[in-house]
Formats: sequence, structure tokens, C-alpha cells
Amino acid sequence: MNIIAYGWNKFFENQWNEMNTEGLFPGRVIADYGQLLRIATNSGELVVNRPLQKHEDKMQIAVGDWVALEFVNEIEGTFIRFVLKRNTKFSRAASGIEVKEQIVAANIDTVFLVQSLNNDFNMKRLERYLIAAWESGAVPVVVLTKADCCYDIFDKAAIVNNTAPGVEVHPISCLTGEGMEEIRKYFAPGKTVALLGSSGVGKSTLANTLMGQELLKTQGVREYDDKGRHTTTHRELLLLPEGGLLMDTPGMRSLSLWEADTGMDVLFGDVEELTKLCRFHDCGHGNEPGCAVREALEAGTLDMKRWQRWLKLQKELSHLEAKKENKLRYNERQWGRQNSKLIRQSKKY
Ligand SMILES: Nc1nc2c(ncn2[C@@H]2O[C@H](COP(=O)(O)OP(=O)(O)OP(=O)(O)O)[C@@H](O)[C@H]2O)c(=O)[nH]1
Ligand SMILES: [Mg+2]
Ligand SMILES: [Zn+2]
Repeated sequence: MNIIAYGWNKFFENQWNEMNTEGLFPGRVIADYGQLLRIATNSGELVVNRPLQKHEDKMQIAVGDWVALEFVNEIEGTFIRFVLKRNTKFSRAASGIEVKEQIVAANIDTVFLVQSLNNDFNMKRLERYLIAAWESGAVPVVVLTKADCCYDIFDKAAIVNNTAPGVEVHPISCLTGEGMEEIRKYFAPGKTVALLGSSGVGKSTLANTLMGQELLKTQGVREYDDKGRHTTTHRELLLLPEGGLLMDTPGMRSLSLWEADTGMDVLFGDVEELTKLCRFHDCGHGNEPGCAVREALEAGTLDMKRWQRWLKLQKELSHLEAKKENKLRYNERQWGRQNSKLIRQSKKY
């Protein structure tokens, strides 16, 4: 086994050489089973324990990450010492009340945003995935599966093209093989493609097709609404027979945005520019005189639905920002408390 096949390159090698890595060896996280992680190294695959999380977020490890490992001894085994800086990362806000980033996939070159062409097709959802994908640093590609089940492929592809200018869109079918050749061009030795999307869209089926064998479990969707049954339960990175890496992931129930500056710029830059043209800088875009947004809506140059989606996203993002700030202030207060406690203690002596 050679880690170059797993995507080891100059970006990671340079970091390795700049850090104190004596006695350590590199590996890439290829599967996440919760407490256990499977790792590819030059001398084969290892299963190691996830390091204890003493300091929150300090060492979040995701599939696709490169880590520095240390073999301690036969009894204790191998430990992860640190995570190398990521080239790209696809994140979302973790579910639950805590404001926290969850890294879904690390060090990916291309993200396949997978949606099926059946009843589950949803443009609003795809737009959110696109925002997160542009934010990730990887190149997004839209893959529309189950083309064999769809009579209006071209209409749907056109809708996607409109929402995602500059993004390649590929209708495919794993059943008939339609579009598969175009998909294969994204795979090259050492390059990583991640499959992201809702449950049941056919991510694992696509992975099996590309692998040329039934490696991953797949399962039929619910008949009444075409939604999936959350068949895949862990993230996994596969080495394709002809080279290149493919990450299969469990279907996401929802994608809560974590960072969105770049993504919003790419998808809604024109809307943002428009809002700056209003006469009043605090324009509410209602009945204010000189509102550029209202004028564009009336002239038909700005689509009402798109404007409403932008408003909704803005609201969600400012809510997220507020929560992040609260957390920051809370952390600072905690830090201050701890510090003053230490100062008080040190004064005693
Ligand atoms: N007709 C048709 N069915 C497909 C195609 N691709 C996948 N399917 C079916 O869709 C269902 C769900 O496929 P999976 O590959 O399990 O979906 P998934 O995205 O991995 O789902 P999760 O693991 O739950 O996230 C299975 O019954 C597949 O056979 C396709 O191209 N055409
Ligand atoms: Mg699956
Ligand atoms: Zn306005």
C-alpha cells in the first residue's frame, strides 16, 4: 500500500517536514465507526481509537483527514497524535442545541451533490448544498440520479443550471448506465470525490457501480414519498480500481449551514449588490422610496422566489452569527473567570 494512492501530496508532505514528526508516521482516515477509526498507512490499514476529546473541537477528526500516528507498543497499539491542516473541508452546523461545527468530509477535491430525479427533487435543498460546497473549497458538481425514472430530465437539469451557474450538472442512471462515462472523468489517482445528499438518492449505488462490485449496502426508498431509509450509517473512503478516491456518506436529514460567506457570494452575489443600490442603506425593501430590490422585482429582473429564498437564508445566517457570538462571549467569560481564579489563588501564596 502506498499513501500517494490515498492522496498524499506536497501540501501534506510540506507540513509533515515542517513539524516535529520524529517517531510518527502519516495515515489517512478512511472510515469512521464512532469510537473507532480506520486508517490507511504505508504499511496497510489500521483501526485505532478516536483520541479523547479533552478540549472541545481541538482535534475534530473526519473521514478524509490526514493524521500523524505513533505506534506505542503491541499492547497499547497506535495513537493519533495530531491532525494535519486540511486542504478543504465540507462542514455543517452540528445538530443539537450547542453551536458547533461538524466536519462532514475533509480534504476533498470534488463534491458530488447528489439528488434524485424522482419525487424527492428539491431545488431549495440543492441550493443549500451548493452554498456549503462553495464554502468548502472543493469544486461542486451536481449529480442527478435515477434518470431512468424521470420524463423531464432536461427541464430539471435546466432548473439546476439556472440556480447554479458555472456548475456542471450530470443526469445519470446506475440502472441503464446513462451519464456514467461523464462521471468517471472526475476521478484521477490521488484525487478525492465525496458523495453528499439526502438518504435514498443512490449514493451507495453509485459508489458500488464505480467500484464494480456490491461493496456497500443499499436499500429501496419509501414508496409513498421516495424518501430513503438511512441505509448507510458511517462515512467511508474507497479506493477505486482505476485509481482515485470516493467517499460515501450517510444521507443527511438536513443541512444546517455553518459558514456561508463565499457560498452566498457565489450564489447570491448579484442580489447582495442590488441591496446596496437602495437609496437608504437600512432599506427594508418594502415601500421605501428608491428601493432597488422592489424596482428589480417589478421589472422582473429579480425572481420573487429567489429573493424570498435569499431573505430566508439571510435570516438563518444572522441567527447563526448571533449564536456564534454568544458562544464566543460565553467562552471569554469562562476564560476570564478561570484566569481571575488563578490570579486569586496565586496571590494566596
Ligand atoms: N431506478 C433507479 N434506482 C436507483 C438508481 N440508483 C439507486 N437506485 C435505488 O435507490 C435506492 C436507494 O439507493 P441507495 O444507494 O441505498 O441510496 P443512498 O443515497 O446510499 O441512501 P442512504 O445510504 O440512506 O443515504 C435503492 O433501491 C437503489 O436501487 C438508479 O439510477 N435508478
Ligand atoms: Mg448509502
Ligand atoms: Zn431596498
